[in-house]
Amino acid sequence: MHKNKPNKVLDTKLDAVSKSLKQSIKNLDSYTHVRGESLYVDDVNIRQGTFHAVVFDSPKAHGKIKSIDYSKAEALEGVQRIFTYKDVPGENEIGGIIPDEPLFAENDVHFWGMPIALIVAESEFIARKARGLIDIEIEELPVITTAKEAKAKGSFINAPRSFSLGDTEKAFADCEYIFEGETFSNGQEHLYIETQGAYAEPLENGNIKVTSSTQGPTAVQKTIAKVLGIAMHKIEVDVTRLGGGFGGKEDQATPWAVMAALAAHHLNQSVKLILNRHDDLRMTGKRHPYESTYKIGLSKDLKIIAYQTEFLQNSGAAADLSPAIAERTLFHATNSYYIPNVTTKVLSCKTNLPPNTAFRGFGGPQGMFVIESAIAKAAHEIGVPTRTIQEANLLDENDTFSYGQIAKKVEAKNTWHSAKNIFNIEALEQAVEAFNKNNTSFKKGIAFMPITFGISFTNTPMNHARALVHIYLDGSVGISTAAVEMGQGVNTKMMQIAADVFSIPIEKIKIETTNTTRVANTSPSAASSTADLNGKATLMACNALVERLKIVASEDLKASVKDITLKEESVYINNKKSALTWTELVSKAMLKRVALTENAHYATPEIHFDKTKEKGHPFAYHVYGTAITTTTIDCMRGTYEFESVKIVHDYGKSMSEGIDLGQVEGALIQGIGWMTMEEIAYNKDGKLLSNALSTYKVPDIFSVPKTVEVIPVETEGNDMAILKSKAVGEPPLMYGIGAYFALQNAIKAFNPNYDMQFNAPMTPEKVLMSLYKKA
Ligand code: LUZ
Ligand code: MOS
Repeated sequence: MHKNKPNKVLDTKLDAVSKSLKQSIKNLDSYTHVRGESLYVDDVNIRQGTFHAVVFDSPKAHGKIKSIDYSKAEALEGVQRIFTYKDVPGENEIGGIIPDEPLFAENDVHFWGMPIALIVAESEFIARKARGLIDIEIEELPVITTAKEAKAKGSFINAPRSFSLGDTEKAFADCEYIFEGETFSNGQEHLYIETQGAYAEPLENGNIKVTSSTQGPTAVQKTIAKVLGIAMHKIEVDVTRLGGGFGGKEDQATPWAVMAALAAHHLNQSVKLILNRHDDLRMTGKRHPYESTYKIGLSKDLKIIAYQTEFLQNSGAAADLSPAIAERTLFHATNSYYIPNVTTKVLSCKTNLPPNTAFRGFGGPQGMFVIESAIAKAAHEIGVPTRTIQEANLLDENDTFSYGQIAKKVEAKNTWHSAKNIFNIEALEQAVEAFNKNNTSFKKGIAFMPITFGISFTNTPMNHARALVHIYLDGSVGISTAAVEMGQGVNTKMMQIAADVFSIPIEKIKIETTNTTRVANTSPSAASSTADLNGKATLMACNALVERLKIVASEDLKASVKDITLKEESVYINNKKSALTWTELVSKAMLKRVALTENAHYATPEIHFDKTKEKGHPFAYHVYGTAITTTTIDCMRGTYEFESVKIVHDYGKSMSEGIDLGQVEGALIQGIGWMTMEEIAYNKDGKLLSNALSTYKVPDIFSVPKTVEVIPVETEGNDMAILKSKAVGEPPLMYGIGAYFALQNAIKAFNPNYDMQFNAPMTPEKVLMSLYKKA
């Protein structure tokens, strides 16, 4: 799939692009992954007598609970106990940002799949069987499934947010062209391979240890303490790794861990709760669908002078992370473009769907889809290529974002023009044109997708992390951080940092599980920031240890501290190798009673944001890039494939080209899936129809682009990125938006009457109907 052959054009552009890939380190988890030895929650050795739990959830999307009869279920042999809200000793409340979400429904239900009770039995099989024996009577209430309906009924999560720059109203009066329209982007199922789950084990004195598949161990710990009404120090949360998260386990890993802990607390026995795929699909929230309206105004020379949007976010039945996600939609509403007059508004609409949640990009993709739609619409109406308008408005150095941050070290134009040159855009476009001229039943389309993505949690107080580093007597090293490994390779990066600072082989370093007892009060592994925040903390801790060790070495070798360096497991004086090895140095430090443990705290400097003004400097830096997507559609069937996605991406100075390339490819394809084939469907009653892998299609090896080419732009990186290696987790997902517009262009090539539709995903059915739609 991936191709990175040396490129002639590339070789002549060495100043813009790195010549060869940096020596790549493999993701250290790959060894145990391919051998099937990697440990997940379901692999934890369970205590003898462990109970298994299944969640009983609402079979209606909205209503009052008239009665529930648990008697038959309770009578089933092997059923231990059924827990409801009445068994909660503390607060029956799990809302993270807004306290609006009960752990278990009390008197009413707000979404289909809302947890009502936890059935604990000797086996999962028995618990599942018991679930079928519960009788519930619900008095149904009107169900809202779309954001528009919610808006019409005044059903909101919180107050709207709005960003503005310049004077949009006035600017529209000066525009040569003004276009208005509506867009829709659907939700997206995370489909982590490992479903949600937790294992809770009671310890002595009422303490509980919980193994959880969570991106946010502290959120789990805090919420268990709140629900049980006990102190946080009684709860230890441990995470080895996740089989994927994608944001779906930032907040929504919590309820299952809390339920398992609640049952363990009452029963004084270990309890395991792992959702099966159907339960997971039905009970958990997804990416937020957005219904949006836009108004875009351009000058005669195609400068976007004014832009106005209203985003309706379908938040689901409770806040979850919706307010933060809504905020990030506003931050990315103008994507890679400088627009001097902007007014954006977002309404978090309360509906009767499962609370929608974080998903790679966190509202950013939804915001970018709207501006790209507005530009495509303008281009279509004016009769110019979309890329002409895109190119005319790319962000420049010192431009102001609508939220007040001044753009610095901008690579929007660089990645755009590098992509045009390296991939020879004239030849690509001519080939598409020639193909379309010579073919009637197949058409090709091509589209550019620039991205600009802000790095940091938009909530400034969350931007911190800690690392705890032990050097053991034998010179081996153990590192604990707040980073959760979920396949993104963060553990490998942490190991690289320590190996680099200590100058010892990675075999001497171990990354420990993520554990709230070793590293406390952590932010979730999210916002693409995990390697930056935890890496910086690791770097600080390792550097502090090296400083200490250098003093020991200087005393031992009778040399000045400033002349000492650690290199390849030895001490060097003035770059000359001494006889003192790393291991001996560590032993000597121990004899001198020097501390071989360090704990470091990192908090991103400079960032700030004032919500009363909606202005500030929320991001440590931005990640930039440009993708060119080419598609071919079969005009008889409406099916399509993506020939190539050619990307120039700003990695900064990548620490690991292999891992980062994996992130770009994975995110791109996840983005293409969201835009083209993944179709979440609820019926009017709020029942999830796309409730299995037979009715919800994610990209497989046959639907990924035939070639994905990623060329790194060698930038000087950013000091706030770890070792100048820019965050890579989320930004490339938005390259996938290019797939939507490539399809639009291919449809236009077939059907001259086609009036562009901005209604994602662009499934083959929609493509087919568009091909034959009359104006
Ligand atoms: N999570 C979060 C995120 O809590 N705040 C953010 O800004 C964010 N951004 C991206 C992904 N997850
Ligand atoms: Mo996230 S969407 O958990 O970075």
